[in-house]
Amino acid sequence: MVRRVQWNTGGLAVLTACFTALALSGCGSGAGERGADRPPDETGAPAGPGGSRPITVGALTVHSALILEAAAGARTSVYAEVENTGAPDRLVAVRSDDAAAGSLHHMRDQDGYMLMEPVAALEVPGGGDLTLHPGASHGMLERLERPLLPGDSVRVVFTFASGTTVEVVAPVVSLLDLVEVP
Ligand SMILES: [Cu+2]
Repeated sequence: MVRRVQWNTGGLAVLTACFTALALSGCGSGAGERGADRPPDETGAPAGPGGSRPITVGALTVHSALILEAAAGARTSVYAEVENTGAPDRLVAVRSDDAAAGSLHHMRDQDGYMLMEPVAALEVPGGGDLTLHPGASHGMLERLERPLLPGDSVRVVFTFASGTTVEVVAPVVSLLDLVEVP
């Protein structure tokens, strides 16, 4: 059985916002071409849409990271859970060797439309968590070096203002895998 991702703030409103944002901004891009030039997966990451296993560095744990499938040269979204048992911190960068650049986005409601905007940092409350998920704040990988297809995995480094960096191996999932199945 394929285990579907369950976003605890899920539901139609979030998905509608996500798709609206995708349509408005091109954020996330289309699916890549499948087949011949697909590189072998050498990372040993767990396959499927369950997200990355927890990696803890100091007070910070990153888990359940997912990457949305995308074509080479396009950009795509990074979702994850960040838990912080220590002092307040900020996520300041998301990057990968598989992308030329990374950035952080949040969502802003403008006249009923959810728009994506780049932000310099996302707050991680002390003793709290930061959720990067569809329709809300998320990371972006820009100008992908290769097509990312469901079942692939991607090494992603999360960098925090405190200087902590956390590297996870995140599975690539299709848009449908992000949909909560009732
Ligand atoms: Cu975005």
